[in-house]
Amino acid sequence: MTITLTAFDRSPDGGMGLARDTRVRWALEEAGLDYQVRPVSSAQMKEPAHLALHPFGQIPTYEEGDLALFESGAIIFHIAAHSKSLLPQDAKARARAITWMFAALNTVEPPILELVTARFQEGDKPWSKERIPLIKDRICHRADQLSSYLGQSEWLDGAFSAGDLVMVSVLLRLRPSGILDEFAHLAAYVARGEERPAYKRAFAAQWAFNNRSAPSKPDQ
Ligand code: GTB
Repeated sequence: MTITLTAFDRSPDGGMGLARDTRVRWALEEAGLDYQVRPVSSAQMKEPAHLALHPFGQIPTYEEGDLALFESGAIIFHIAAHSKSLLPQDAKARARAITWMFAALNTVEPPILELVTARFQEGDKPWSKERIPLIKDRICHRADQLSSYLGQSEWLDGAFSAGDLVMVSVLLRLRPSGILDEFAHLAAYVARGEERPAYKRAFAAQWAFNNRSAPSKPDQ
């Protein structure tokens, strides 16, 4: 059955892999599933056809036959639940891997998103200079805790899982701030994720998609 994702028509990051379709592409590559991508412009995201797939008017969405999903975490969970390569078969190990997916999305990612908002959408506000260091402290606190837990382990809980896929994807958003490089264990962990062939294929695919040439104009 054909799998179709939506992604930014052109990601604002120019293909650096930070938009959330990349993590879904990565999960599909790890699971060995083919997919196609439908580009959506910012305006189209707010139109009824897209809102029928995503009530908040965002990307990514996922369509597979008559199943339509939104929220990258839920999409990755769906892919992982049907793949032997992303979630362990053992029930307890599986529950722990799912726990790490939630930890990445609910505990580690929120302050990282706050920083993105504070810098890029609220950077001109008079209180911004005081707020940003507070957010950075919250991020560093979480990063420090995660780094202590991880130590020099390869992955969070034994073999690579969807928990690592989501955690690495979340931590990647820290790189532009320079904070990731302050935590050597986490920087090495993210680098291991980026070295995975499935990640490389996903990154290359989104890069090519975001840097494709514009369709040529018809002859006048
Ligand atoms: N919780 C949802 C999920 O995990 O799927 C969040 C989805 C979301 O934030 N989607 C963003 C979106 O559609 C794109 S990924 N935004 C348009 C809108 O809300 O109107 C977030 C994102 C955007 C841009 C960059 N970037 O340029 O670096 C990185 C990440």
